Order: sequence, then C-alpha cells, then structure tokens
Amino acid sequence: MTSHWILGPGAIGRLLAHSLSPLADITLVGRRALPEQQTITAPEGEARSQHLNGIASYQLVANAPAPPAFVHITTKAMAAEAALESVAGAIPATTPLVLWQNGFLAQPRLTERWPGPVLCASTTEGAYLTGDDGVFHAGRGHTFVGDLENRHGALAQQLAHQLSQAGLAATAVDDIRSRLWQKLAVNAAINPLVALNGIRNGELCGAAYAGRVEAVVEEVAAIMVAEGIQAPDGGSCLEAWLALVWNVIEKTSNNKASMLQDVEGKRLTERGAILGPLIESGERYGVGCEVLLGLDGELAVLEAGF
Ligand code: KPL
Repeated sequence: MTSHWILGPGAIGRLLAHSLSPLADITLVGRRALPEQQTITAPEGEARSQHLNGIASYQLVANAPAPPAFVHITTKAMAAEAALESVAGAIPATTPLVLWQNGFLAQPRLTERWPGPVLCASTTEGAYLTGDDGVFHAGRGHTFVGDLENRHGALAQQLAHQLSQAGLAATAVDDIRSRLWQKLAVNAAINPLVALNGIRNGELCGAAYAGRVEAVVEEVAAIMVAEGIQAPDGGSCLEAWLALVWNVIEKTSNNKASMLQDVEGKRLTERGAILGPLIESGERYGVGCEVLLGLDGELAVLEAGF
C-alpha cells in the first residue's frame, strides 16, 4: 500500500485522509493528536466514520512510521514551511511533497528549497470542518496536479491516478503554474472584498461592490499580462478575466469565502499568499497595483486587531 502523510489536518487534509484511507496507508500529522475515530459527510448527506491514524508532529522523530511515498502539506499558505520543518528530520530529503495551498507563496519557496520532487495541487473540492472529529465534503470538484518545473510528470500522473481512484477526480497537468495564478486572480478579486465587508460572495454583484471588483480585476489582468498568464479560456484581455471572476462569483454566490471565515474566526488571512505575489509582480514589472495595495493594507489593519 502506498503511504501518505498529511500535514495539517484541516478540512482538505481530512478530506484527503478519508478518501485515500481505504486504498492507502494514511498518517495525519498535526500540532496535536486528533480523535482517531473521524467522520466524513458526503455532499449527498451520507455520513461515514472511520479510524484515521494520527500523530502529533513533536512525536514524529522518536516514533516515525516508515518513510512515506508522499507528504501532503494541507496547511494554510503561511504555515506550510513550518509544517515541513516539523517533519523534515523524520523523512528522507528525496520524499515527494504535494502542496495544496492557495496563492503562490509556498509553492515557489518550497520548490526551490526541497531537494526532492515538489508537486502542487490546485483543487476546487469544497470542504469544511464540523468539529474535532468531523468534516463535511460540501462540494465535489476537480484537482490538477503538476510541478512548477515540469520535471515530475510521471509522479504527478501516479498521484492523480490514486486521487481519482479514491473518488477525488484529478488530472496531471504540465501548466500548474498558470492554473495556480488563475486561481490566485479569482481569489484576489473575491476574498479581500468579502472579508473586509463581511458579505457572501454573491453580494459582490450589488452596486455597492461591483465597481471595486472591476477595479481589482483591472489591476490583476494587467499583472497577468506581465506574468504571461492567460485566462482559462485562452484570452488575456480584461474582459476574459472579468468574465471568469463574475462566473465564479455567480457559482459560489452563497459561499462564505475562506478569507471571510478566517476574519470571522480572528485568524490571520492568506493575504500574503494571494495579494503578496500580485503586488510583488506589479512592482517588479511597473504595473500599477494601488487597489491591491489598499486591500492588503486594510486587511493588515484588521488582522492587527486579532
Ligand atoms: O476559493 C474561494 C475561497 O473561498 O477561498 C472562492 C473562489 C472565493 C470561493 O469562495
């Protein structure tokens, strides 16, 4: 059986663990041990309980199970490097990593730093925690897997095959960098505005916010041109990015975006991983990013109060 360690037993981590568990040898690694009996509720409503092996990261070096075939890092973007550090002493430096973070912060840093293969996953699976022992698989999506330098296609295929067998539809791709930036563009247009205003995604269509969405997308579209990233439909003009963003807003109109959930829970947001790479790129290429800087500043003020 292929063995997978999953660092960060949040919603995506537990969804992965539950899905892979019947086919693979799973270990959930967190800062603290979770109840071993865990329940997942499927999008259709059916609940299933199973035993998931867990271990706290501080116990790993002394009690490490055999080295895994894959280490998945499913923490928030800003916690990914620390999560890897917490297990690095217990795994060979050739172990493949799989990064599930939003944005584009952890992916280039860990690709540069880790000697072994680093795969990145971009997923539209929806899940949220219902407690210490439960996760709700809110919506089925699709996961794309690849590495930033296109050197590990066979490994990406192997992982995509295993995820698909586990019921998480997945495809290995050779353009994961573009896919991560496309998702980042959408996240940048939606997440800060809904988090700052305490609204559901769909409310961005209203007159109070639509102009601000368009102002963000205008900057993002110009940065994407500088980065050489096309919209998923192949277009690179402002209209293509606007169409993408409005489409996601419509499809997720009732969602409480992840950044809003963080703000409501008084947790640090992923602004550094979502707005950070765009602002850095805008400044590097001399593309205006005043609106993005404004949102980042407003979020920083909000976070300072947590
Ligand atoms: O990915 C999302 C998130 O919440 O982080 C969006 C697309 C904004 C949907 O809510």
